[in-house]
Amino acid sequence: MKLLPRPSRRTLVMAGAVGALTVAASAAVPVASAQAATGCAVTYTTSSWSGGFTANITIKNLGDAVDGWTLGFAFPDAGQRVGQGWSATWSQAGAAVTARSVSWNGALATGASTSVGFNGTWSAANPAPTAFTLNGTACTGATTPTTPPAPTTPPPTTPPPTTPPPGGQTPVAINGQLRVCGANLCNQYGRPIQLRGMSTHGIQWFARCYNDASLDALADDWRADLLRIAMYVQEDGYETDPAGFTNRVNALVDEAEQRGMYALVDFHTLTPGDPMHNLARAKTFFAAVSARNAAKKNVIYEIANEPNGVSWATIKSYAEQVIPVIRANDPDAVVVVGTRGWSSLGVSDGSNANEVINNPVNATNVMYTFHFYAASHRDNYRAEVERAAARLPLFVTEFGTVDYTGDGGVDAASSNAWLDLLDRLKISYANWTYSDKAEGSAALRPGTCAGSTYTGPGVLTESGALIRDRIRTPDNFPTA
Ligand code: IDC
Repeated sequence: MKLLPRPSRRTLVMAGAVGALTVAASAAVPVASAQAATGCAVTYTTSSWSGGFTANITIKNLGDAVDGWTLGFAFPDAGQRVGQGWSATWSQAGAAVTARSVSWNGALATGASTSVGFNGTWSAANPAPTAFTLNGTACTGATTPTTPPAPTTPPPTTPPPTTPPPGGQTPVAINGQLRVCGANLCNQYGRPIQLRGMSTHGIQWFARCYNDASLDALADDWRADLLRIAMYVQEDGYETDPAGFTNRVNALVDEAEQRGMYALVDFHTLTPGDPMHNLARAKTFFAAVSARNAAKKNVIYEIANEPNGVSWATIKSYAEQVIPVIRANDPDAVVVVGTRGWSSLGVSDGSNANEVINNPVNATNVMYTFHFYAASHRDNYRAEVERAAARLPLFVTEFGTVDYTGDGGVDAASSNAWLDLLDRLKISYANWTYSDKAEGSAALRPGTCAGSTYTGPGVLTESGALIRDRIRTPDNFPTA
């Protein structure tokens, strides 16, 4: 049986223009250095708005393996400027832009790709550059298609394709602006829904895993409803470069929006566990992100990943200081608040959900975080979630199929018991992680993010295969 290619879920729903340019041809140009590429292909995609834009660039090395590369191109318009960039060291002289590889993406084997990007500004016009060089060699090679061809035979572990949503509509197109109703997350029709998706790993470490191909796979192959953007605050995260991380989060919000997925903006506090340590940073970050994204329907704010070593009263006080900052810009957005004991509703500290039920955050449109790792957290945690879900709107913003270290073997029985419970209670979830880290919780096999293929079971770990099978079943969102 031959599988038919499904319609792409990628839609252009943002206010500004979205353009894609592919530079392709043939002819390899000889180069002086054995280290230099002898051919390359570049895809340059932008999302732009009045005066600003995000550029995502995929570089494919078609020549000899290189260890360290420099990408060059020229802006066509004099008013175009590179601002904050990522995954490369960026510089601009006149119209000429240069991006130099960083430590983790300098090695590019023959046929390998890497993705970089930047946020820029423009004044008169914002045309895409038309020529690129890699290590001085013109990039005239054929590019990888952004949508990989459909497999000719069904992969053995993949169920038959399910019917796409009505009219090929995306989760955001169907559900629109979300709000909390009772103890549920509800869509624009006021009906309870469950969102199912994936969390990034720390974007300070795994930016290479979040590119056009991987996000297309998440939306179209996994049929995910949700991308959680895990922005660590410590551990080389936000605190080291607030403007840069804010821009990277915003760029991923746009990427999710373009594919009709919700974006869960995770202020990933972990160590130290007291969110008050990051109160000033949280206010600065959420003021910027909520102002920039106020008009979007796909943004959900998660203000503290896993409070630990701290009382519920302190977490509540933190929430009541951060939420007004968001509401001032984006009054209707759903906000998710972390709970005591690494977002265990207090259970991991010997408490339970009553401390929240009896003393909820003084704000509307708020949900509460619950996290679990299936090989560590079992029946007593499931019982408390079921009990609490009758009273509190819960959101599983992070969970693993493995133990609480994020590593070790998959506990399929416990994972499926958890997911059956969440499905029955319509509790939304994001799985840790959509990355290729060599640890049990990662969904992608090590090395996947150095390539350009993210679809199908071949790139998946045991955890990834289990979770993808769960996420890609039809959503059945109410439409009236
Ligand atoms: C872990 C990652 C690991 C990384 C570590 C750094 O899996 O690769 O080295 O963070 O702090 C959480 C946290 C989440 C943890 C995850 C697994 O929210 O940051 O990720 N976990 O330990 N809570 C419970 C488990």
